[in-house]
Amino acid sequence: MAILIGVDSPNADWTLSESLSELSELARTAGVTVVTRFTQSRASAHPSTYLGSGKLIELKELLHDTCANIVIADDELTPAQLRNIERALQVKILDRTGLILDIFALRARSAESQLQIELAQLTYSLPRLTRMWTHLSRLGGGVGTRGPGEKQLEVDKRQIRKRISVIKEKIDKISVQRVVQRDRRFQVPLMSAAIIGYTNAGKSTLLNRLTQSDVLAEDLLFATLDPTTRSLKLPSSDQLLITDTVGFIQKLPHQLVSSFKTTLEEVTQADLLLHVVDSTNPRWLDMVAVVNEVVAQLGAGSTPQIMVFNKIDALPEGDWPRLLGSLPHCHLSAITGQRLETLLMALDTHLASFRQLLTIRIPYQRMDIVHQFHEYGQVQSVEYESDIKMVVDINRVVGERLLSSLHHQEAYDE
Ligand SMILES: Nc1nc2c(ncn2[C@@H]2O[C@H](COP(=O)(O)OP(=O)(O)OP(=O)(O)O)[C@@H](O)[C@H]2O)c(=O)[nH]1
Ligand SMILES: [Mg+2]
Repeated sequence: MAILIGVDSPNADWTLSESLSELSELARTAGVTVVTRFTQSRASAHPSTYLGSGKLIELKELLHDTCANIVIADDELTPAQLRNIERALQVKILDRTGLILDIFALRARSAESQLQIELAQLTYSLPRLTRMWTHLSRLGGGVGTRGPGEKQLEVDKRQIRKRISVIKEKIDKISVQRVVQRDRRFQVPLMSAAIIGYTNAGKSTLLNRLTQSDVLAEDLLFATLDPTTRSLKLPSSDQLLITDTVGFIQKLPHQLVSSFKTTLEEVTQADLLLHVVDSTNPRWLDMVAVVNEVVAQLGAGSTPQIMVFNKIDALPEGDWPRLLGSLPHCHLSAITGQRLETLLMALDTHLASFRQLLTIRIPYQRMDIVHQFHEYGQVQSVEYESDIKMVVDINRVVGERLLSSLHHQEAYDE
């Protein structure tokens, strides 16, 4: 049973109560019951104890009265803050980052994401190891169980450092395999779109609806950790690859962003981003800002986006969110399929802007490439000269990918 604590500072982006509601959802997702919230208004968090000392005494009484055995702070605590509060309160302290890391650990399925999350957890916990410090996920039923004894700590730290370097090596090996896999995927030379958005926006539901897949979609935060890619055929019969990705959240732990770099590469590699928005959430505009911030951080800030306002089945049309700018967008319901065609049309329009007549020459020994041009484009004419000269109506990016698999001496644009 947990008490949530937070500092109400005037310069925060989100109001404290909204941020704490989200924290409460995170706690629920991790299987922790929240008994109450405890907040303090101050210009900024106290540098060494987060809350002021008088407030800590009040909190200690509250812990006693409510029998709560864990305190969760809405911000990432410094190692010193964590130690000091823990000493003052004598209960287990967790912060927003630790909680998110725990949820990721519970969700991780593939070997790769399990390693990535372990790396993020170890990096985070190294400076924070205390007598009571352990992750929820390792506690099983006994939340609040004591961690390793003081003497054990130094030994533990050494072991953790060793483990960190082992994991990094393993991740490096896996990411090499990933690049190989991605290269193999580029043998399907289609353009790719990554579904991005705030956690719980409906990304997996949308992928399932679009491609009749069965990716886990749940009313839980961070239901998806591992990317899933499917191909999608549009009404024009154009095709593209679509990847579902991990959701973002405000104050996303930076340890996660760096250890999930390879998974998040799906976002940086994509030709197009489908930015899914939960239209029913009154904070949708702030969530969009959070997502765009992470996207920029990943280096994909200039990738074109289509905004997908989801969950419109739950809102009267007059209340649908609207964008001020001219970004391509659509309103739909991933769960009912209502207005799904507006997204398909937006995708078709986007892809159509890449259509181009290409004149190419392919040597006779590369009939495989000739076949691929037939498969992915409309061949307008073929002439058999010293090599095969074709005029193809094709997506420019797809055409370039096909040509790049030839040596540049062997084929060239006219
Ligand atoms: N009413 C309504 N609910 C939806 C719609 N699409 C998704 N949901 C619900 O929203 C919740 C989250 O859906 P997911 O598809 O798991 O969301 P996600 O963005 O993949 O979430 P994470 O993987 O956790 O980041 C589920 O309970 C869905 O049933 C929709 O169009 N309308
Ligand atoms: Mg998902």
